[in-house]
Amino acid sequence: MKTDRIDDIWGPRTPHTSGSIWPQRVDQFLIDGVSEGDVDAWIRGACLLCSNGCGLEVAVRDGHMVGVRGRAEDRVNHGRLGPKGLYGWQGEQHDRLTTPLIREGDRLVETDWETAMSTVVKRSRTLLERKGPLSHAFYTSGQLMIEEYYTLAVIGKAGIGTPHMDGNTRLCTATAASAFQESFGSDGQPSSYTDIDSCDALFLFGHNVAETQSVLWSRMLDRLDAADPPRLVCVDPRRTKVAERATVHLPIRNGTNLALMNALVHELIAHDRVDHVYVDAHTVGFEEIQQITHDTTPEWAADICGVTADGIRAAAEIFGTSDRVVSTCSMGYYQSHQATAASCQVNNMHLLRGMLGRRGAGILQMNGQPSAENNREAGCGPALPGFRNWDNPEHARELAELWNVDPMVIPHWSPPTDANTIFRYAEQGSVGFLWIAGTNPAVSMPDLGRIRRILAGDQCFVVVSDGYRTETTELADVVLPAALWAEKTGTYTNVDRTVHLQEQAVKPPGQARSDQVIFTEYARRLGLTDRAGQPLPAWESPEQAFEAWKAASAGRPCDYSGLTYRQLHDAGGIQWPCNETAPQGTERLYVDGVFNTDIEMCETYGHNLSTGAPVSETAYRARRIDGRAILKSVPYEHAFEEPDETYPLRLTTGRTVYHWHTRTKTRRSRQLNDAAPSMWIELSEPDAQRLGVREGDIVRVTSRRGSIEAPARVSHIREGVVFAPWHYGDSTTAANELTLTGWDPVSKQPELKVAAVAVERIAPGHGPAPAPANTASTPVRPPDETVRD
Ligand SMILES: Nc1nc2c(c(=O)[nH]1)N[C@H]1C(S)=C(S)[C@@H](COP(=O)(O)OP(=O)(O)OC[C@H]3O[C@@H](n4cnc5c(=O)[nH]c(N)nc54)[C@H](O)[C@@H]3O)O[C@H]1N2
Ligand SMILES: Nc1nc2c(c(=O)[nH]1)N[C@H]1C(S)=C(S)[C@@H](COP(=O)(O)OP(=O)(O)OC[C@H]3O[C@@H](n4cnc5c(=O)[nH]c(N)nc54)[C@H](O)[C@@H]3O)O[C@H]1N2
Ligand code: SF4
Ligand SMILES: [Mo]
Repeated sequence: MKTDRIDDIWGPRTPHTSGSIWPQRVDQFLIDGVSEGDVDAWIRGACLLCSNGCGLEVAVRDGHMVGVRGRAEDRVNHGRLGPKGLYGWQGEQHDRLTTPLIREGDRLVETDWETAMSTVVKRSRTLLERKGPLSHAFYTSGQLMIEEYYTLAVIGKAGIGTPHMDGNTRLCTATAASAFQESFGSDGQPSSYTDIDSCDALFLFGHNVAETQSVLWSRMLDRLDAADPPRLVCVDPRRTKVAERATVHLPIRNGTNLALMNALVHELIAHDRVDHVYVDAHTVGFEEIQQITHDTTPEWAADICGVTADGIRAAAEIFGTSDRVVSTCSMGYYQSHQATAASCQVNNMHLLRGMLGRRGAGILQMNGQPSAENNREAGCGPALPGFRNWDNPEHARELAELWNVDPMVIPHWSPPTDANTIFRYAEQGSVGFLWIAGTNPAVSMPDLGRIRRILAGDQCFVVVSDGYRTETTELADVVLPAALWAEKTGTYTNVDRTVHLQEQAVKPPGQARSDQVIFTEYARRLGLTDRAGQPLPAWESPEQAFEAWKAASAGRPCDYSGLTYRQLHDAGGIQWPCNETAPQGTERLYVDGVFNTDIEMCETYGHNLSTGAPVSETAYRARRIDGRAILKSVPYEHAFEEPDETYPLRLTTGRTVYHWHTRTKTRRSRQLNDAAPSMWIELSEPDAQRLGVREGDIVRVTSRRGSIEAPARVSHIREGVVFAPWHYGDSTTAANELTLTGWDPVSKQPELKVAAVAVERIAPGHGPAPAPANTASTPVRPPDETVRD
């Protein structure tokens, strides 16, 4: 049977009961005219179009990719692939950047590598000599390989010595990292996908898994369709496919997550659904959260969140009476003003019930991008490599020894700079050299008018490496053509710590080069060396970079020291930590209830969740946390921008199943593009009626920052809330024209899910909006009822 993941997004069901193994189902797609017999080679790797990291093989014929199939033996997907995995790779075969480009006035013109690199290095050297390392910033991605991140981390942190390095992971999973650090002492996903196979309840907090990790939803569906389904709770203002299957759906107002969480914790404590033995032995802070949630009753939260108190009680009851709960948290929680506090409350619920580190009971603070985890681990972004604490001189000394550099070169006098601040420095010009690799901020950052001004201005020289021309390359001074997935070899790690090796399947087009090659050449031309005069970084090939990264990670929570390319080739995905004591990898962390909060181990001493003020080493030490987890919360505060008379509706933004972010790949894949070709705006039926809007009518959405126009989809979204997919980056349709510059005080993750807007109808439409009808965007009425008169 031909696999179809456009109409049949999740594929046929293979139900299985609690504790049994998830059955295999292999999905395969070969382009028209190619059959299995025509394939020259199947090259091993994993899908790079979301954090799920499904194991797959790439079919190659005559030096070109001609298809993919899932790997049945891979622990992540047992053979399955979703729409993007099956069709998205085709986008790499169109419109690629094949030569470097350089700015001549208001145009970019083609040039050669020699000219491009010498221009970059000249600018870099001049600024370093004149202004020093703080003039330099690197803004990277959650989509490169470990080898590339670690190479750049060494260039930035040991060679140049700048703290201004961050990834778009700041927009994506910064809160996952912060919530882990605040609760458990360091980043690192505690649980495993296999927990889904034996849980008795599932809680999805602000996570549309059905569309964003579609194969993970297949895994959940196969439990939900079995004889002993887990109970399912969904917290999302939209009626997603998850919500449709939920035992309890809480369609809360966007921006009110912490109020709900404080009420859920209140309920657990009020009904004494607490594992006191676990709490006493393995946590600190119980009295603190008891006090903070003392008055946060379901009735109190119901008013704020706009759901019923009974609904909140029902959700708490499910959590309190289940033995094995798996919770996931994603962007609905992370891209908000009290993101870290709300996500920590999810950790707290598990700690209160002793539901961590055992089969079927666990937390998945989600990643979104395929290698977001690696940016966090390898030190290209918000931490020193290996989850090391910038505030612990011993950690900096270890790195200095490993790299053979003066510890004072390593920027550990302050926390690594977050992306919001990097862009502010670039705006002011104190950062005069900004290298952007593997991200498209001219579409993905909030308040795009401002971002365009920063990138286009003369105050900062902008280098962009990408596989395509994008909204961001058009504003750059130099553009470097990058090799993409399957055109290079490297590793990346998914949500549940599963490491995959992607082997090179085909050559990059034209003069495109891998990011590792590009970064290394930059370092060589700049003449970066260690104390002995040896080149920094000391390696050339991906495998050498991986070996170097293994040494940096050894003894840290994310220990890769036992992994080899060979082992990853043979076995497919393996979960870190993988070392001498755990040569096959590790399924769950914290099974013994000992956390990474020991003063020598921890990645941070923590923060006040309301203000972001850091906890000092002295205060942390005095608390004698010593390996216990930390229960902490703060009172709820309302979002920065609440609706008012001029902007009466609450905007939120997010994804659709068929597209990846700014669509550089997915819009160039015919099947995916046809399924969701252009922008739409979702409105609830009561709001649409009030505004005189019918399905497909053109509406204008306006915020204090800008406005966009698109056909309206009248969907099952919560009344008062407007949803805009942010994939369509043209300035007349990009959702981020509307969003605001604001962030969570601890994770510094931008508030991309809450802004006040006004909506008006500006023209009649021609038929239904171009939105999918088989997702959260399902119209309230079937298309034949929306036919126009
Ligand atoms: N198809 C597809 N899959 C992807 C991606 C993609 O672009 N396309 N991107 C990947 C990446 S990088 C990421 S980070 C993940 C993101 O994965 P998700 O977090 O699942 O994706 P989003 O659509 O951003 O947001 C999830 C849900 O949050 C809800 N929401 C909005 N505001 C609030 C709120 O205030 N509270 C609550 N409780 N819910 C709210 C939205 O209605 C939405 O359904 O997806 C990954 N997978
Ligand atoms: N309003 C709103 N805004 C959001 C979000 C939201 O939910 N709402 N979500 C946020 C989230 S979670 C994320 S993750 C960000 C994502 O935002 P972006 O990172 O800006 O989005 P992508 O389209 O994935 O951009 C990646 C770029 O890297 C290029 N690329 C791919 N592979 C490689 C490679 O190997 N090397 C190089 N050099 N380039 C490569 C691609 O062609 C593409 O241009 O957006 C954030 N922005
Ligand atoms: S779920 Fe994610 S990793 Fe798996 S096939 Fe789909 S896009 Fe790729
Ligand atoms: Mo993301």
